[in-house]
Amino acid sequence: HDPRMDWFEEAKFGLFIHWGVNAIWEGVYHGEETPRYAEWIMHNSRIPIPEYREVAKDFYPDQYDPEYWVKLAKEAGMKYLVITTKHHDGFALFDSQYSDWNAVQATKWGKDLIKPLADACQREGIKLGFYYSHSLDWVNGGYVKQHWDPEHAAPISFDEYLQQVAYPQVTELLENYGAVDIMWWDMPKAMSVERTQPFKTLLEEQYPQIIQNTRLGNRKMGAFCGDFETPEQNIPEFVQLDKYWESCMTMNHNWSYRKSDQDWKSLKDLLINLTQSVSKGGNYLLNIGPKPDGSIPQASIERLEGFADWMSVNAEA
Ligand code: FUL
Repeated sequence: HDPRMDWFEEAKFGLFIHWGVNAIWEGVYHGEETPRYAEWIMHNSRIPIPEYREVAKDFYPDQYDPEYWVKLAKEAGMKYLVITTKHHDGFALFDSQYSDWNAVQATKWGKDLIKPLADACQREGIKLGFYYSHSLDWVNGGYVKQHWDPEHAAPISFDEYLQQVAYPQVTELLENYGAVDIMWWDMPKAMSVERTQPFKTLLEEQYPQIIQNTRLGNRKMGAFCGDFETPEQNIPEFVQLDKYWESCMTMNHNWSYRKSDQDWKSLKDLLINLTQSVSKGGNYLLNIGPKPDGSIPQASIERLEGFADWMSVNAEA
């Protein structure tokens, strides 16, 4: 038993938020639906970096209402949220000195998008988790099997990227937003023991209270993994009751916003997923993919409100 994990174990239910300039495309590149996940559009549709950056300038989320996001989650019975501070396209939703590929410098919006959300969490007593794609980064020089636009990707090695961008950006996230409760790493490609070490040490020495999912270091390479497992899109059939885990899941088929994806799980199915996760000793991290203007898809709002109704009848405060 790890006392750092107590709040997490009691929390049961959280909100996952996949948001960034990838949402601007709404899942479509030059008239074609991008395969698989909308947030992978840059990679899967092989979008040249300059074109992607040009389109990103129009990111102007004037419907973004972090106070409302947090209240929606809170009323749904959620105790924490996890937001993509940087997904695989390398775009930081926060202000950063270590890459200009961020909300302040690379978009018309020109403001940090994480700060107001972190503040709202603080005010409402909702725990805050940061998803950070530490290994994969298609713009700043992070891991990619084979780049489709090597000419425009940062001309630095993976190790240089880890030292010059990923590690310092993580320090920014930990220093500038008040208390952080979870570091939600994704995903540990090529993260050896040596490459994992600085991140592990930083957290252990300076932020021992922060809990981490098991996607920091590469398990196969023998590297440090973290505190809790995050099975994706499923609730494990068999679980080890002495392990902490959280199942993360989409309400439709994409993590980020894809306009054409209107195949939503019913509220009933989502309730079954929550209660099933909890009955097996785990948590349920349910995802929303806000639109580029910052509004939440209506179907997601309806489901979260459905949870709120259910909680008001079935749960104690
Ligand atoms: C995966 C990512 O590649 C997906 O885009 C998404 O963020 C999911 C939660 O984790 O590894």
